[in-house]
This record gives sequence, C-alpha cells and structure tokens, in this order.
Amino acid sequence: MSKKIAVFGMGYVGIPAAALFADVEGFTVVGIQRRSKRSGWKIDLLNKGKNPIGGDEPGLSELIERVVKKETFRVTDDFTECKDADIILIDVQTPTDENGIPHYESLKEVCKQIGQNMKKNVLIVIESTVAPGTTDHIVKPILEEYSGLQTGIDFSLAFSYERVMVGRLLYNITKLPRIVGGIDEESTRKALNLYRNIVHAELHSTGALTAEIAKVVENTYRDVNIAFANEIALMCESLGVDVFKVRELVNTLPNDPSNPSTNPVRNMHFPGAGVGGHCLPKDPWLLKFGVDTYGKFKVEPNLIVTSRKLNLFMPMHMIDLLEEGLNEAGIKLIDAKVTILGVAFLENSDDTRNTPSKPLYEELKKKQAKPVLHDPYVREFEIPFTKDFNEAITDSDAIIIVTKHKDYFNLDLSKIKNKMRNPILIDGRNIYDKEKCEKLGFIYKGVGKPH
Ligand code: SAJ
Repeated sequence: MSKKIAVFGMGYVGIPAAALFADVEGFTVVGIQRRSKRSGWKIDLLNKGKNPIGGDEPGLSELIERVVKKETFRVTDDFTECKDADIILIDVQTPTDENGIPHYESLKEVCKQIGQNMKKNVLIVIESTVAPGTTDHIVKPILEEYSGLQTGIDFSLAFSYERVMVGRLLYNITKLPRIVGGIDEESTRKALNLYRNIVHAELHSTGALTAEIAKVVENTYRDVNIAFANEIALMCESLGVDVFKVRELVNTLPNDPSNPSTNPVRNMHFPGAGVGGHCLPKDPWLLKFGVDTYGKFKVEPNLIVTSRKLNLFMPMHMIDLLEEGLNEAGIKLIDAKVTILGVAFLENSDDTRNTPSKPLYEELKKKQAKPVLHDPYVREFEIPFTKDFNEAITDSDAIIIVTKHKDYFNLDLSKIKNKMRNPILIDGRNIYDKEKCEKLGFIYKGVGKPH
C-alpha cells in the first residue's frame, strides 16, 4: 500500500530528501514550499523535473527528472496537502540573528499548518537543525494545540538531523551514518524504519533531545577546530613558518593502534579566510540558546564563543595581509581596485549563505577601496559581482582568494600579472606557493604563511 510523504521546505535538505524517498517503491512524495520571492520559483522548476540547486551536485538532476517523470514527486504551495500524509518531514530554515538568537517564524508557521491538517498516527520528523529542547518545548506544543491530538498517543514525533554538504547532498544522506531521536520509543522505531529506505549506512537511535544536542555539537566541534587552526596560523605568521607544513606534521601523529577509541587521531583542520555556510556560523549559538533557555543551570561557553569570534575575524585578517602587501608596493588602500575571488562560502558551489566574502567586501568599502567580487558558480547575490574573470582582474591592485573553487587552481599567473595594475596576491585558501608567486613577480601574502 503506497505511503504519502509531505516534505515542508524545498531547500538544500528538503529537495534531496524528498527526491530520494520518491525513488523508493511504495512512496509518493509532495514537496510543500511557500511561494515566496526567495524560493517560490523552485515550485514550477521542480514540477518540470528540473533541479533548482546550482553548482556540482552529482546525481541530483537525474534523480529529480526520474521521480517527476514517474509521478512519485511533485511540489505545491498548498500546505493542506499534508492532511492525508502518513509521514511529514520538516526541512525549513532555522536562522539565528546577529545576537545568536534563533528565529523560528517558519518553523512555528509550518507546525501550525501541520497541526491544522495532520491525520492521526502520522509520523512527523524534524530534519532542520534546532536549538536543543526545541522539539519538546516548541514543536510538540504547537502540533498538539492545533491538532487537538497527543504526541506519542495519536501521532509520533522525532528529530533526525541531516549531514548534508553542498556538492555531495545525495552522498551525505545515503552513505553517512544517521542519528534518529524520537520523542518516545515508538516514534524512534517508526523513524528508524523510515530512514532504512534511503540510508545505506548505520542508523543510531537515541532520544530527541540527545539528537538535537549531537547535531549542534557536531558543527560546533568543527567550528572550534577550525578556530584552533586559524589561531595557530596567526602564530605561525608571527614566527615566520608555513602553518600548512606544521599541520601536515601534527597530523602524522598516529592513532594508538593498540587502543584507537581512547586515542582519537590528530586532525588539525585548515586555517583560512573565514567560515561560512548555514551551519557552522549558526549552530554554536543554537547550542548556547538551548542551554540558556532549557538548561537547569547557566554555563558560559567561553571556548565556543571565543572560537566563533576568531573565525568571524579571519576575513578582517585578509585585509591586514592586503594592507601589508599594498604598503610593500607603496600603494594606498583608498581607491585601490581589490579583486575578491569567490562569493560562495564553499568550493564549487553556488551557496552564499554567511559567506566570508560579504564582511570582507563591506569592510573594504568602508576603507574606501574599490572591491570587486567574482564567482563562476553563484547566480544571485545581494552585492553586485561578476562572472567575467578578465573584467575582475584587469587593472586590479590586488587579488584576494576567499573560496577554494577549482576554477582558481591553475590560473595563468604571468598572464594575470600583465593585466593587473599591481601584482599582489592574498591567498586565503593555501592554493598557491609563495616562492613560485614571488618568482613570477607577485607580492604574495597567505593565511598562515611567513610574511
Ligand atoms: N572551513 C575551514 N577550514 C576547514 C573546514 C572548513 O575554514 O578545515 C570553512 C569552509 O571554507 C566553509 C566553512 O568552514 O567556509 C564550512 O565548511 P564545511 O566544510 O563545514 O561545510 P558545511 O558547513 O556545508 O558542512 C557542515 C558539515 N559539518 C561537519 O562536518 C561537522 C556537514 O557535515 C553538515 O551537514 C553541515 O555543516 C550542516 O548542514 O550542518
């Protein structure tokens, strides 16, 4: 007997999840997306079997085309379509503001819509990242208030977070272990059964709160590790040593083969021009918000907050390196044409969420420089940018590499040098070799490189 799945939120998480389930025998999937200015256009595109997600996403376009053709996947803005759904996935945005406070307008609105329409015995799964305590204290009460039904008795509720990354959305959903946390054991059991259909890796079951914490800790752990690498990079710059050599040597320390679990491997992360995306800049604040709001006692997350601030500082450090390069060339920053390579926050993607290029661009503007943004993948951005590389670097006084797009790997630096006004290269992603660049006549400065 065919089961109906309704997926709220056609974004980087909702679209691949919906398409994967729609490709499983016995499921029909309806995507529910507000016809908003920002995302409404995706509805018609998806219903034509087209993939609205740009950049390289292996297998996603073919999958969407296939499930739309076999009519197991369609998209609508009519949220009452969830009234006969057996399973409902919540994949809406859960942003935080500049003070790290989560804004759950979309989440609350969708929970109200689901509550007003859901049927008994439905399984509801939150996949969006939320502050610990949100499933129990925000989602559950709204669903019960608007449905008049009781969680765990009339319907099931679980939290099971995504581990998607742009550039490998399908791989990360199907091949990475998944954590499933129910509001009760029956909810966990039902959710495990659901994900067995698309996850070809280990499923780990736990409670909803533990799963919520695991998600934000997973990203906070990465953010703190990146901050550590960035701090070491600044120290190496001061000592005049290449941090990437240091990192390489540090990561040679082997795991303790006799007792691997007690001695985790060394995995110093990569320092760089900044930390962007929808997850790492936000999840540490969601973790803090959860403890501040639902915790039994106050905990001041000094390490986590300091790390976040250090990662926010890195785009500004790019300007320090730039000003040093310009000084060496005897050029003022005022009116200097500065080419910023990369608008996306992650390589080979079109995803600009919380990109480090934005604060870098804005600070350069404030300093009366003339920054120009370039990106080969991005389609739209709140700040004007160009896809024309030649236009971006012609008569430029300096190039700053922010995103590790493969397009920036084997640039013909001699040719570029002849087109620039001043050959200055600021490398925020360790793409180029300092000595080679200097031999070509560039002033080269890099994060974590000797000055
Ligand atoms: N970055 C560094 N140094 C590093 C790694 C990353 O500066 O060593 C920067 C990147 O350039 C980028 C930012 O950090 O600007 C985030 O990069 P990312 O590779 O973490 O990409 P995300 O944010 O798309 O993916 C993360 C992943 N989380 C973890 O690995 C713990 C992914 O698994 C999650 O699914 C995703 O967040 C999410 O959606 O939560």
